[in-house]
Amino acid sequence: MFRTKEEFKAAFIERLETLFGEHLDDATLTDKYAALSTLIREIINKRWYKSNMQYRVSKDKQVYYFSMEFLLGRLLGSNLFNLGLTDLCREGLAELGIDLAELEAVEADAGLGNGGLGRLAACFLDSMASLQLPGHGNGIRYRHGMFEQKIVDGYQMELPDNWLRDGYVWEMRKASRAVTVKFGGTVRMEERAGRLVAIHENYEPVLAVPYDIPVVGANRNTVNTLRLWSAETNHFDFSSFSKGDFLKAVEQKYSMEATSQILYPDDNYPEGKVLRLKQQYFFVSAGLQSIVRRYKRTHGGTPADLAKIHEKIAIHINDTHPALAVPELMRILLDEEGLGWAEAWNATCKTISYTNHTILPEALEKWPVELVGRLLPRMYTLIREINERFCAALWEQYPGDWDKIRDMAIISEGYVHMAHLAVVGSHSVNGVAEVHSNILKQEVMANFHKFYPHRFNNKTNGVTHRRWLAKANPALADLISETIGQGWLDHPTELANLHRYGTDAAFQASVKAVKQANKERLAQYIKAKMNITVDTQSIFDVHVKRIHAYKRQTLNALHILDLYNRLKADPSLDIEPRTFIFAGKSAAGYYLAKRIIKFINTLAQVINNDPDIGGRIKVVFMENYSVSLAELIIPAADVSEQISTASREASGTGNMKFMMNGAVTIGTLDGANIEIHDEVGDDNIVIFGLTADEVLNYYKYGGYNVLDVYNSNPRLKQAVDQLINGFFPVSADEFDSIHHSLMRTNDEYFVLKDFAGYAAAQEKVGNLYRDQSRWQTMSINNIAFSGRFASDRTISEYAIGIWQIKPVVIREF
Ligand code: 26V
Repeated sequence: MFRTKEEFKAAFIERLETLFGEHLDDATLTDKYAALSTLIREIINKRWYKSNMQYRVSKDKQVYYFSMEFLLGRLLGSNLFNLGLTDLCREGLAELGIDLAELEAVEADAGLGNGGLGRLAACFLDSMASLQLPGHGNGIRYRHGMFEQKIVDGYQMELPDNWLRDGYVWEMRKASRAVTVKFGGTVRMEERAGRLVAIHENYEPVLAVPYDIPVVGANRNTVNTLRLWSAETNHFDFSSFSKGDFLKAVEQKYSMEATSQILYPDDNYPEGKVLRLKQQYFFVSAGLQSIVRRYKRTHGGTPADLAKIHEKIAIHINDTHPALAVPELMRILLDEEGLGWAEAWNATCKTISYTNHTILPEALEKWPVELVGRLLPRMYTLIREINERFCAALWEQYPGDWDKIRDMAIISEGYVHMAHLAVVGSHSVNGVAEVHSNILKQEVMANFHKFYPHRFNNKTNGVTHRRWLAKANPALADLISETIGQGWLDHPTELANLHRYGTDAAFQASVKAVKQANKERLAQYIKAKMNITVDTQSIFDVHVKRIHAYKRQTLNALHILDLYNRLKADPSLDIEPRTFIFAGKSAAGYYLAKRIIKFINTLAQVINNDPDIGGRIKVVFMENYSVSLAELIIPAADVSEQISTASREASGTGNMKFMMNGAVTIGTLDGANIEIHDEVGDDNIVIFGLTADEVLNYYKYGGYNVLDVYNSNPRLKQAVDQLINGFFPVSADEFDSIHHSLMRTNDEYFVLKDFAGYAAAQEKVGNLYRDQSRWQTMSINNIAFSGRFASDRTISEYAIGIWQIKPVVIREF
C-alpha cells in the first residue's frame, strides 16, 4: 500500500515494469490502465479478506440481493473514490504526464442490465458497502451485456457488446466454488425411511462457476461481494466424439454454456424465451446452493439449524425474475436438508422479500406451465404444492369465491404467475415510490393486500450520490464542500444547507459556471462524435432513458415539431434557444420504439439543417446511452424531462440523478417525481398533465376520445398530421406506426391529452430560464433537496424495515 504520492508513483512505474516489462515512455494507455487497476485491486483484496473474516466470526445476519441485472458501469473511478485515493492518484499520474480520466475511459462499461432496475441494483451495492452493511449481490456473468447501439441513417442498429474482450480486472474466478444446476429430466417420489423424497433423474447438469467482484464501500473498510455466475461444463460427449460426430459433441457443450451468454435486452417488454427461464433458475439455484453451503459451515447443518436460516440470512429478489428462489429454497430445505414442509415453508417466507418494479400489465412475468414442467420438473411439482396449499387457505377465507381464487392463484389458465409466487412466498412486498406502492395496494395487487395487509410497504428508490454527484460532477462537489463542508458526502441530507445560498449571487455565479463548463464538455463530445455544433448558451433540455411508449419521447418530439412549425410561421417568435438532447435504446423487437428513434433523428435532420431556424433550436440523438454516457450528459443538463404517463413509471431514478446535478424537472405527477415535487415545492419544478388517478380512471371507465383533443387543437393537429402527410423526407409510411398508436388505438398513453399542458409547461421553462437569478435559485434548491434521493437513505430503510440487518464494523488495520 502506498501512502504518499511519491510512493504511488514508484509503485505505478514498478508495476508497468513487472506486468509488461515496459518503461513508462513506451507504455500504452491500456497498459497504464492495467498497472493502475491491478495496484488498486491489491489494496481492495486486503480489505476484502478482512471483511470476509469479520463476517465469518461476527456471525451477524447478511443479506443477498438477487438480481438478473447489475448495471455497474466502470469501476476504476468509483473504487478510487470510495477508497479516498482519487486525488492522490490523479496528482501522482499528472506528475508522470498521465491523465487519470483517460485511463478510466479505457475500462469497458459492465453493462449487465437494461436500465433502471439494473442500475438500481448497482447503486444499492454501493450503498450497502458504504453503510458497512453485510450485503452482497448475486447475478449472472453475461458474456455479452446490453447491446451496443449504433444509429445508421436514423435507425437503431444493435451490435454485440464484448465487455470481456480485454479481460476484466475486477473479477476473481472461483472455480473451486462451482456448483451444479440441474435442468430437464424426470422427478419421481420415493419413500425412504418413512419420508417421501424426490428423485431427479436424467437431467442435464450445467456447471455454475462463480466470478466474484469486490464491492468497495466509501471511506471505511467494508468490501462486500458481487457474485456473478457463469455457465460452463466439464461434460464432454466423448461417445459422440469417438463415433466421429464431432459437431454433436461440441454442440452439446455450447448449448449448456449458452445459459450465461446474453442479457435479454427487453426492458419492460416481454419476450418469453426458454433461455431466459433457464437463466433465472441458473443463477437462483447456484446462489442459493452457495449461500446454504456457507450457512451450514458457520451456523451448523442439522435440520434444526436450517429451520432458523432466516435469522442469519435475508434474500431479496429484484422484481420477479429471481422468484424461483421460493421453490428452490424449499427444494434445498426439503430434499437436501430433510426439513418437513411446515418448517421449510416458515423459513423460506421469512428469508425472502420481494420488490415490484413495474405495473405495466405486459411486463408482469408468467411462464407456460408446460415449459416450467419440462425445463424444471422439480420446481414445477413444488410450485403446484405451494399453489394448492395457498388456494386451500384462500378457500378458508373466501369459501365459494372462485373468481377471487382464480384471480389470485399462482397457477392459472396454463401459466405460472411469478408475481403471485413472489408475494405468497415472501414476508415483504414493496413498491419503489409512494404512488407506485399505493397503486400496488389499491389496484394491481388489491386482493393480495387484503389477504396479507402487513406484507406490503414502500421503499422509495435512490441513487448513489457518490457516483452521480461526487464522481460525475467533481467541480460541483468541490463547490458544495467549500460552501457547506464535506459532511454531505457521508450524510447527503446535509445538502439542505445549500438552501441558504439559493439567492446568494456569488454562489449562483459559481454554480452557473460549473454548469457552463459541463455543457462545454458535452458540446465538445457531441462535436467530436457527431459533428454537430450546439450552442452552449442555449437551454440543454435532456430526455435520456429507455425508449418506450409510456415514457413518451413522442410527446417531447411532437412539441419540438410544433415549436419548429411556429418558428417557421413566425420567424420573429421570441423563444429562448434550446438544444434538445435525446438518448436511449429500444428493445430490439419493439417496432414502435424503433420508429420513435427514427422520428427523433428525422426531426433532427430537418431542424438542424434549416437555415430559417438559424440554430435557435437543435435536436441531438446521442447513440449508445450507457452508464458512462449518462455520467457525461446529466451534469450538463439544464432541464430534466420526466414526462411518463402518470401511473406508468414506477419510480424513475434518472429524475433523481438530474436533480442532484442541479437540473430543473419538467414532469408529470408520476413515480418519484411526486416526491421530488414534495421536496422542492411548486417553485422549483414544472409540473403538468393528468394525475395517476385520472389516468387509472380513464383506463377503468373510459371517457377519453383522442379525436376530441385532435380536432380542438390546430397546432397539435398539424404536428400529428405531419407524421403521415409527406412532410418528412422519408418513405410515406415511415411513421405510420406512431400515428397509429396515437390516432387508431385511442392514444393509450395520453400523448395528445397532455400535449397542451406540456407545451404550456415548456413555455414556462423558457420564461423561467430568462430570469437567470431565478433559474439559479431553482437549480440550487434542486441540489439542496436531493439528499432524500440518495440510495443510502433507501438502503437504511430496507436494512431496518425488511432485512433486519445491522452494520458490521470491519476493524481498522
Ligand atoms: C422486465 C421484463 C419483463 C419480461 C421479460 C424482460 C424484462 C426485462 C426487464 C424487466 C424489468 C422491468 C422493470 C423495470 O425496469 N422497472 C423500472 O425499475 C426502476 C427501478 O425501480 C424504476 O425506477 C422504473 O420506474 C421502472 O420502470
